[in-house]
Amino acid sequence: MSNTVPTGYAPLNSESLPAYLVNKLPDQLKLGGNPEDWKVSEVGDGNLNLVFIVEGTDKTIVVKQALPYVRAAGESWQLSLTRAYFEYNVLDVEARFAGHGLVPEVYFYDKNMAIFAMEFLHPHIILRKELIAGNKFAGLAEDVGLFLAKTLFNTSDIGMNAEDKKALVSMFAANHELCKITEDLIFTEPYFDAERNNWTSPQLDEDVKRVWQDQEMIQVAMKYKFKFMTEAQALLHGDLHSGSIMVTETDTKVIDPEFGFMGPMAFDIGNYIGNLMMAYYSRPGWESDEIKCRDYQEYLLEQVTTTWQVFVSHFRQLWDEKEEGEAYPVELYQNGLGSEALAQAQKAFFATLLEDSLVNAGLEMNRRIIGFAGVADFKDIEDVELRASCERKAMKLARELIVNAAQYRNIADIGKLANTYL
Ligand code: SR1
Ligand code: MG
Repeated sequence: MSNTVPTGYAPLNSESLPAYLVNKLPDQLKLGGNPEDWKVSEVGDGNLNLVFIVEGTDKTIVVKQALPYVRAAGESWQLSLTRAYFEYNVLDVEARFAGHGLVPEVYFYDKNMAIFAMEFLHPHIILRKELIAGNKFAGLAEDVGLFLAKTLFNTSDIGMNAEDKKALVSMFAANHELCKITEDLIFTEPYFDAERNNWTSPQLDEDVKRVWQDQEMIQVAMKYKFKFMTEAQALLHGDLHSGSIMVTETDTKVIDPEFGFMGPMAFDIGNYIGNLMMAYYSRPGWESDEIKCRDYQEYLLEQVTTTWQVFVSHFRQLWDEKEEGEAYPVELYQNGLGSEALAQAQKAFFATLLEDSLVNAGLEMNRRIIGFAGVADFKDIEDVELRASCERKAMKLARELIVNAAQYRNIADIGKLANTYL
């Protein structure tokens, strides 16, 4: 994989896309009507890619194309087109284990054009927008917990045979450019005066300077950077924030896994928890009625608790029933030491995973407040003083999670802790 743009690659636009698609769409996928009459709109609002909605008379699809640079930064920040290849392949593996109930269907992938077409999710809305709007979703925690359990268990050495698992490690090791973005933006830059950092200034200037001097917190951040770089436990989504999930009242889909690689399970879990906690602290910026604000914050804490509990319960069940996977082998546990020993091994496993997830949640919160890529939950709060006060409270929780995660043995403790910083 290299940074070079393949011959034949050209970024498409709303005018050129229909003619390109005519020759590419699989025969069974008919949009209906004449290509020149298809309605095409570019709707990408993420940091990296072009995203088009293409609407024919019978069917609508989504087309996603990588650019040879970071869209949010411009051409000065070059980035390999291979991310489309990794995203396509992560979606494929995720769909194999979590199913198309939780992962969108992909119709085709074109390596030279760094493009793929997939299911149009309708009437789904990005979860982050729904959290900002204060909407609740009955099945969300069950769906995200299940997605995490199925993808992480089945691609780990506990659930997958060693040969297949090592093949995933080898394949996704080549997604190093996207990993480097995470290594820089999450684990390193928030902890020094990096050029790309972008916090609410001057309101948070002193708070941010305190972070740069906080040796205790920085040492933990560096420990977890090393874990991120070296612990190839399972295939991660790699960017599991509330902008990577689309929801309706009854459906949840996890999208955008271009940062996917074989890494520590706690990274995905912590990323999601961190984003729920940012929704929690940003709430006063979106809801002035105190009772409604508290009610929604309680809902967000329930989401944290239930997502974790659902994850653990499904992961444990998959583990109890497993037939392959050389870690914690069936020969030793199911057929040997017995269920008590297995339960003991699982208890220790989940305790470590919870601690690591809480640290990662704190690191995700810090980077969204201090670093390059902020989140709308905070950034779109117009009253800058109110925004800074929300962010400051979030930074307090982030620090506690990073430095003292081991003290919180039960996910329900996080709700109590979060409330103390309000
Ligand atoms: C340059 S990319 C910045 C951020 O956007 C993505 O969604 C990831 O979260 C990444 O860290
Ligand atoms: Mg994304």
